[in-house]
Formats: sequence, C-alpha cells, structure tokens
Amino acid sequence: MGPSAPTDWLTIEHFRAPIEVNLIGLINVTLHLLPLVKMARGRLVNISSTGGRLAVWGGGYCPSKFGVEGFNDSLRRDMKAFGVKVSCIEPGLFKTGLSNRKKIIQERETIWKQLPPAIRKQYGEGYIQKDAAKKEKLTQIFQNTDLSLAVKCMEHALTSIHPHSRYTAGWDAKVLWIPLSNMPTAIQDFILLRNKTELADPTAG
Ligand SMILES: *[C@@H]1O[C@H](CO)[C@@H](O)[C@H](O)[C@H]1NC(C)=O
Ligand SMILES: *[C@@H]1O[C@H](CO)[C@@H](O)[C@H](O)[C@H]1NC(C)=O
Ligand SMILES: CC(=O)N[C@H]1CO[C@H](CO)[C@@H](O)[C@@H]1O
Repeated sequence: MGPSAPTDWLTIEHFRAPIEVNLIGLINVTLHLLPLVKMARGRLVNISSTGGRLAVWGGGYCPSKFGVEGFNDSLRRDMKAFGVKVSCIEPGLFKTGLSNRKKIIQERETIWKQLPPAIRKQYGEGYIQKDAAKKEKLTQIFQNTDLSLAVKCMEHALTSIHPHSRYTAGWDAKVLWIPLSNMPTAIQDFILLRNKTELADPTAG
C-alpha cells in the first residue's frame, strides 16, 4: 500500500514502492506468463481496487491502481484474438493486512516527525490524532470483514463460462466508491472534502 498521507508530506520514494509492486510488478508477471496463457487460451484476472477508480487518499497506492486500470482495455482487446479473457476486480475496503490501521498510523507518524516545522505548523500539532480518529470511524463504517466477497469474484472470473470484464466486491464499492467515481468532479470533491480533517493554519510558515 505504501504510506498514505497528504501529498506535501511525501517524497518520491514513498510513491515509488507501491507503484513498483502494484503496477510494474503486475505488468512484469503478466508479460512473463503471456506466452503460456496464450497457448492455454487461459484467463487474466487483475486485482485493481476502487482506489483505481477514485483517488480517496494521497500516496502511491491510488496512482498504482489507476495504472492497472489504464492497461486493462488494451490487453483485453489484444488478447481477444487468442481466446484469452481478461477480467479486472475492484474490491472496496476489506479488513486485510493491507488495511492494518496500526501500521498505517505508525507510518504516518514517522513521516510527520520528519516534516519541516513550517509544514507541521500549517497542519497543527493535533492534526495527526484528529485525522486518525476520523479515519478510524470511517473504517468502522465502511470496512468489509467478509473476504469471501472478493474471493467469489476471483472464482467467477476464473471458472465461469462467461467471465465479466469487471467485478466490484463489497457494499461500499457498489453503493459509494464506484457510483461516486462516475459522478462529476465537483460532486466528488464536495463529498470527499467534507470528510477531510481541517488544517490549523494553511497560511502559517
Ligand atoms: C521482471 O521480472 C524479471 C524476472 O522474472 C526480473 O529479472 C526483472 O528484473 C523484472 N523487471 C522489472 C522491471 O521489475
Ligand atoms: C492486467 O494487467 C496487465 C499488465 O499490466 C494489463 O496489460 C492488463 O490490461 C490488465 N488487465 C486488467 C483487466 O486490468
Ligand atoms: C481505465 C480503463 O480503461 N478502464 C476500463 C477497464 O475495463 C473496464 C471493463 O471492460 C472498462 O469499463 C473500463 O473503462
């Protein structure tokens, strides 16, 4: 996942790690297996994310998943002639190692401690606690605990006669993230900004 924090807290290396794993790694594995998949008239199932449709938080994770989405149409069309079917799965928030709150909060605190004083002044000393409390509440509302929802999509994509090109897993993805991702930018910003933690003094420093 990489650290998720406001963009002005991050360095290029914070972005590079999730992009290397989620996008470059996925492309590399696909390229290496493509000859065998073509021979077998097999299937490709990529795990993207609702974070590949709507960038809800800062950091490299959403750009990496937008990258995965960006490849999907061309590969599907390129592989059609070979009888290879391509599917993309977009899970919402699931309770897995990826969404380990303790780790996410720790990573953010480490970054916070290394920030220049001017930036800390802009956000305010209490920012990180307020923001963590808010995110904890949202996580409790939205997080799916039934991982089989995502696994069932994978199973269908791999074993059904007519796999879909796109699967959405989790109620939050179905009723919130994916519909919101199809709405005009002004509405997306209105809804997402309402849930942002306020800065103490953006003009400080
Ligand atoms: C792609 O995978 C191969 C081995 O499977 C590895 O040697 C190579 O470094 C990888 N390339 C990138 C850009 O990750
Ligand atoms: C799966 O990933 C490969 C490599 O990035 C990409 O070419 C392909 O389009 C992706 N498919 C989907 C459905 O996202
Ligand atoms: C970004 C992108 O190209 N997304 C496409 C991925 O594939 C689905 C399913 O076919 C399309 O609906 C998206 O437009």
